[in-house]
Amino acid sequence: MHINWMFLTITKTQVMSTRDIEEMIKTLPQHTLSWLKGRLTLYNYQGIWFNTKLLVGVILAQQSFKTRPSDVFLCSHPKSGTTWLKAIVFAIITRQKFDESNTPLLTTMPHNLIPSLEKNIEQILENRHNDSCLTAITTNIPYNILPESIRASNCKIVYIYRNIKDVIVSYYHFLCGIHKVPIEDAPFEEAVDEFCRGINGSGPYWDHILGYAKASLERPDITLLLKYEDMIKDPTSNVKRLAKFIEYPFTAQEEKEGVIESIIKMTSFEKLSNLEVNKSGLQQGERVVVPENRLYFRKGKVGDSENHFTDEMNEKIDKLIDEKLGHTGLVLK
Ligand code: PAP
Repeated sequence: MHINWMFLTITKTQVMSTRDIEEMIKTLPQHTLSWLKGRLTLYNYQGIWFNTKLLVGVILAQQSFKTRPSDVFLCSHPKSGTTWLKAIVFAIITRQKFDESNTPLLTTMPHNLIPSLEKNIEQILENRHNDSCLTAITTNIPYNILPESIRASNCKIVYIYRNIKDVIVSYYHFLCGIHKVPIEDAPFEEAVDEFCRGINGSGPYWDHILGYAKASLERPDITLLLKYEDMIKDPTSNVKRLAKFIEYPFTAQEEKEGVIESIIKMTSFEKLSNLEVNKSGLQQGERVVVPENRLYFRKGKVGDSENHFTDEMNEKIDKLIDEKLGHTGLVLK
């Protein structure tokens, strides 16, 4: 009998071991990224592309993860500002304990301060019963295939999104960096073409955004959308909005004392990218490839894509975004 794994939904009774999951993944539709010299293969699971190690984590999370009321989920499509959002949320929730002079952000990469659901699922499951205060967890899993327990809960979700062109450029440089392919050997046009066909980690990009945008329309009380470009333009009101949403609002006294500005400063690209830990450290807890921390801090700018795209590529992407996301009213070009 032929099983179409793409549409497989793992039920509570079908709990698979990591080894079974890895075997199952081999049977999924797959695509090896041509522009990356064949160094990365993605697998299509429930309509979404993942690499093996992350997909194992996605499925383990779907099978076993249970929310607690104190959880908050920081969600994003890859390369949309997750590292920055983690740093800000960490600084917000620990501000009674730490300030600019002693924050763990000075010595620990943000990815090692707030766990990722699919990368760190084993540790998350182990630590679930340990403490009951607010737990922030990040994920690149699209809304529609999040563990059922998250979608059925009243836990808060913060979704950060970013314009598609800067995401493509960031993703391209990140993968070249991880897989040690010099950019001269990685045809950018092919990378754009594959991305526009929806083939990229956690892609298609537009389905990712649509899922969370729809959730925020249906449940605005528990889903906050933040835009990377807006955060760059006006960090103060966005950090304030974020703190209020996750129920850590700033007091009038804190505002007067400049606590928001201090958090913005300690989590800025300039600050974080110049810390020794983020220049030379390694990330923890990955199953296979361990990216160097510096790869998460490239330029941190809006519009770097202008240096990468030809008029023809711009036209193609603009058309695609109008077609896929024009109706949402979100500005993503
Ligand atoms: P991830 O999906 O692998 O976790 P993510 O953090 O979402 O990556 O995105 C990385 C981008 O955020 C990089 O963009 P760039 O390639 O265009 O430069 C990175 O530079 C940017 N970034 C990281 N930290 C900050 C920050 N503190 N402020 C602004 N942008 C940042």
